[in-house]
Amino acid sequence: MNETVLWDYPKSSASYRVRIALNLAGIAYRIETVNLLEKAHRSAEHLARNPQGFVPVLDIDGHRFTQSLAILDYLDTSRKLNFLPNDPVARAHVQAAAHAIAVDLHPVCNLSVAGHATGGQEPARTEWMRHFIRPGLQAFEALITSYDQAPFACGNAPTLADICLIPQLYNANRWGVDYSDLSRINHVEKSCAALDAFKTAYPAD
Ligand SMILES: N[C@@H](CCC(=O)N[C@@H](CS)C(=O)NCC(=O)O)C(=O)O
Repeated sequence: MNETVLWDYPKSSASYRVRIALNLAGIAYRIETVNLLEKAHRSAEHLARNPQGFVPVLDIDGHRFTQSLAILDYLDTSRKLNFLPNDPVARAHVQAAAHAIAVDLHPVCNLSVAGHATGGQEPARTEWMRHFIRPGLQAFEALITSYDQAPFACGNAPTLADICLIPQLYNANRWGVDYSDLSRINHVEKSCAALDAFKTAYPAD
């Protein structure tokens, strides 16, 4: 049996997504920390794992995978986790909410992008993060309003949308973004916080 190894950085939201998914799948895994602040992701050793120089990287079932959404898809389809509904319409809606965060919001707030755009200087870097994160969360809130009072973003169980949202909320708090007025998001956050899979994935200090 191959050991499952996650190349991870605690505060990386893409890594956090994969930790949640592995926990939801009940898969035991070992974490190898790639320290982004020490630029370990730019080392030859890590570039050999992922030519993009990003975390996460996941070794599982004798394969090595990069890109958190591809990893989540692999876990979902190989373990039948129902991260996406079968109904094509509901499926497209869940993907749209998840991608609003993972495909549109997250990349502009990546360390290297924000650092390049602001010279890594404060307060410019914090302003950059706030400029993008709050509107991104407002859009997510609007995208999930049709699910009304459902405990999770798109229904009665966590989906890809929740797996992408919760790490982004961690980032929002980190950069001082107020989302207390976004009631659906706050409701979903509480539902996820009650689940061990989400709790144990929370970034360790
Ligand atoms: N699309 C990639 C993005 C991965 C990504 O941006 N990882 C960040 C941490 S959340 C990273 O490694 N950043 C290093 C850098 O920006 O240099 C995924 O979803 O896996």
